Amino acid sequence: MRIKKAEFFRFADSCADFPSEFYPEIVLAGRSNVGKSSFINALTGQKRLARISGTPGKTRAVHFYLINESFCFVDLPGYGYARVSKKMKEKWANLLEHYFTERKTLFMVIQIVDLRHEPSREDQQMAVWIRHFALPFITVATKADKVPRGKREKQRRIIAAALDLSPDELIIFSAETKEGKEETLQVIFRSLKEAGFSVQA
Ligand SMILES: Nc1nc2c(ncn2[C@@H]2O[C@H](COP(=O)(O)OP(=O)(O)OP(=O)(O)O)[C@@H](O)[C@H]2O)c(=O)[nH]1
Ligand SMILES: [Mg+2]
Repeated sequence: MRIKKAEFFRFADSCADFPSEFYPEIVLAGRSNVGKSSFINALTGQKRLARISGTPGKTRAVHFYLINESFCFVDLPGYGYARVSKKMKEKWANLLEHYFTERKTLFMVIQIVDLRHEPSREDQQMAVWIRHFALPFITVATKADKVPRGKREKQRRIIAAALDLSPDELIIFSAETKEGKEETLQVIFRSLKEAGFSVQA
């Protein structure tokens, strides 16, 4: 499975700016600074496609990336970021809610959590919320390069239990080492194909 082409497609600051084209969309959900933008760059093999920052709150609008001219990755602002105004938080929450509840092109959700930490309450709420939409979804635990091999299985079990998954459903990932990249791409391409989309892989 290969991403042959990945390009910036659209930027949306409000629901009115969401693209009208029909491409199946795969959205990244996760708290701010967890590594959503890095995940997109790792999967596409383009270091600077999505903007990354050590400071939380880097992604401040919805970014659409067109992959293989056949589907989109959608990078949303992260949740749980404290240092923005109440007004801004409300705006983001509305944008997220609108995206998840109204977007007809939404095909799959990838929830990203940090392998080092127990999922937060917001991560848990997100997992419940995602299931409610009955879409294909995968859960990825990233920053695996920061967890010693001997501790990973314990972390896998803790995270899976908190998010109501079986441990083998969790994909262990690292944007640094690209661990888990092939596994993730396989799941994505398989799901798209099973749903009848052409993916040009
Ligand atoms: N070691 C390591 N660092 C990572 C990994 N993924 C992301 N990071 C770092 O984590 C920080 C945040 O990464 P981003 O990809 O910008 O996170 P984000 O979820 O897009 O953040 P927002 O846009 O603020 O919601 C950056 O300093 C990244 O370099 C990883 O797999 N391993
Ligand atoms: Mg980001």
